[in-house]
Amino acid sequence: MARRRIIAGNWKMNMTPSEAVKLVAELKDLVKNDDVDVVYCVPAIDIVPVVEAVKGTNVNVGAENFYIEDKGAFTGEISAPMLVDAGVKYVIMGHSERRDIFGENDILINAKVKKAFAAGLKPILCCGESLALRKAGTYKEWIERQITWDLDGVTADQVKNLVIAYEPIWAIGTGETATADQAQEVCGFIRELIAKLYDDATAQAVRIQYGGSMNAGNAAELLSKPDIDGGLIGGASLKPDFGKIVNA
Ligand code: 3PY
Repeated sequence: MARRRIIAGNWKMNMTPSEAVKLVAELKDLVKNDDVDVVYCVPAIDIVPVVEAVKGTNVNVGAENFYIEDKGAFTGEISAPMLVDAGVKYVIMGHSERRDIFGENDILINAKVKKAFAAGLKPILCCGESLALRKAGTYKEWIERQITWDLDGVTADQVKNLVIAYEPIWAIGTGETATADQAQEVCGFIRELIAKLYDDATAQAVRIQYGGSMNAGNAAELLSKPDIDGGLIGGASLKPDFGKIVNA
């Protein structure tokens, strides 16, 4: 089954609203590609101007985070209905920076996956192991545990619309990238796991990205692997290089 490629930028805590609008204009022609889903996951404050700036282009807007309640006394948070109303289509969850810095656990991430689907957002669910787990050789067990918890109670039809991003923590913001073979090994393992948890059709439909220092130099090789359907891109999504990755 041919899965549509998805290249998403994770801007993290970068770009003021005016810088964001300038970046969208700079990337506009570089990211044109009708065969790929292109997504900018942007800081909350940039969502409204970026949705406006991408109008009429092939780019979709994603959020980097949200909270699981619709509204109420949750100071500082934004909800799924707010994102939908603003024109957001995708939302990242389970990124290692949110797990490690903000203490988000798999129970909350599981609730976020369900809430995102219920609200009409497509989750980009991140998973990945630390350097210690990679060295210990227990990284597959770790990833199996993360995904099994995060998808508890999520239906096969929902998983068919899910994006899973494999992001080894040791390759995030370090300039270090998993080799294409290392990335393929885990992305293939994730697809087998989805087949085990659901069925073959679901495993063939779910899109799996590699994330972790993907850049213009290594994207083509990573994307040539059979189980890597796209990338979740950090630093390189803030530069013209992002266009090269979209077209790699
Ligand atoms: C990175 O490439 O650094 C990322 O964390 C992408 O999400």
